[in-house]
Amino acid sequence: MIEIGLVGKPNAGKSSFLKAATLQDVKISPIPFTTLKPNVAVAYVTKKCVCSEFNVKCNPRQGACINGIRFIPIGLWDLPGIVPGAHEGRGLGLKFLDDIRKTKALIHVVDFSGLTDAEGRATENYDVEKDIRFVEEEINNWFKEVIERGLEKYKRNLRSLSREELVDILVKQLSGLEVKKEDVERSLDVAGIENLEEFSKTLREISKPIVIVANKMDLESAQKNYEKLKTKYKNIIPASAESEIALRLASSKGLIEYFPGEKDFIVKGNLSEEQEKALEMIKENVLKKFGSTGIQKALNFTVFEILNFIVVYPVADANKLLDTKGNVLPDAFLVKKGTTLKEFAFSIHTDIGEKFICGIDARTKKKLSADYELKDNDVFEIVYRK
Ligand SMILES: Nc1nc2c(ncn2[C@@H]2O[C@H](COP(=O)(O)OP(=O)(O)OP(=O)(O)O)[C@@H](O)[C@H]2O)c(=O)[nH]1
Ligand SMILES: [Mg+2]
Repeated sequence: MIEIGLVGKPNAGKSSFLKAATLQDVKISPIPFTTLKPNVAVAYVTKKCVCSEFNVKCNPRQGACINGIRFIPIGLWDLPGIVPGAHEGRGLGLKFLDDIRKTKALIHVVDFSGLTDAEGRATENYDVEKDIRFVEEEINNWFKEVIERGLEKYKRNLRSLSREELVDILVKQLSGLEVKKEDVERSLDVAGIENLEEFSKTLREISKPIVIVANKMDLESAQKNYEKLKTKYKNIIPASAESEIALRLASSKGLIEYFPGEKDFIVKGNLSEEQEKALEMIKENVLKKFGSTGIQKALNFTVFEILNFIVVYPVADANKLLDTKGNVLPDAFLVKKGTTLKEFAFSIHTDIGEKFICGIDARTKKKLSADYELKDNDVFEIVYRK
């Protein structure tokens, strides 16, 4: 399962984001450092399922398929707050980041309201751009420290190593950080190794990209800050975790019909005057202005646009689209764009990879070769020696 980490200063809304995405009951409060240890929960990215194209009703083994939208599980980590100087041990330090070594990307939850300072304490007119910078610097520093620790024993003869040796050492030392060989090679090309800070920053950018979530967009001051910064930063999604929590809770109580990621909801139950007012505010201030609460969008954007994952549907029988137990389109897997069929077979099971014969495309019924590059929405059977 792909994992994604939520980072940011205290009070930015990381735990709120986790709760909004998963309804996991985590502690949320305006007191800085509410979260002391990482929380992990299963969230879902959403994508149109192929079941409607094939005109079948699917039975997902994991996640769900609702109204033709497939919910594909991912792991989401909510972390303690990061403050300036965390790499020197300030606040709760950065040690907890070691728990998220396996994450493939980070979502930086930023309090865009300007109503909390760098430590998460109440203030006014705080420059939110400072957070965007310092949190990224702290994360880069964490990378640098991991790399430094890894290179410690080679420190003396670093310069005498050949490029190949250096790549090998770095890949081995950094394998726990989900860093791949090509990431290391690209970083060496771009930044060299002489300046470890430059190298670490480049490697972090390539191997663990950061998406910015402009949170608390239900507040007017947040909207103003977002208008100022939205063109300056590329990967920035306006969001309101609090609004998403309210909508999902109202929906789970049967008060409204709401689908995560949608731009509207329908009232079904009897709302109190207070509930009606709160939901109306969300509709006017968030949904109408930004097209959604941004929570689902941030997850989908990170996985599909930034990480370039595609969705594929392996089946045991390409004609009937079934697994061996009779489930229709049982699996929707996230795979990195560029993955070949044989690589995919290995990722399911070493045995299937080793005994791989070919694939069969469920649409065309044609054979697929080992080096066939998987495409988004592919449905296929893998034929292997039994
Ligand atoms: N108005 C508004 N408030 C929000 C939103 N999201 C979170 N909050 C509030 O911000 C405060 C902090 O939220 P948390 O989710 O606990 O923040 P955190 O980033 O996990 O904080 P730490 O655990 O201390 O690092 C709480 O009072 C939340 O209710 C939002 O979208 N809008
Ligand atoms: Mg928290």
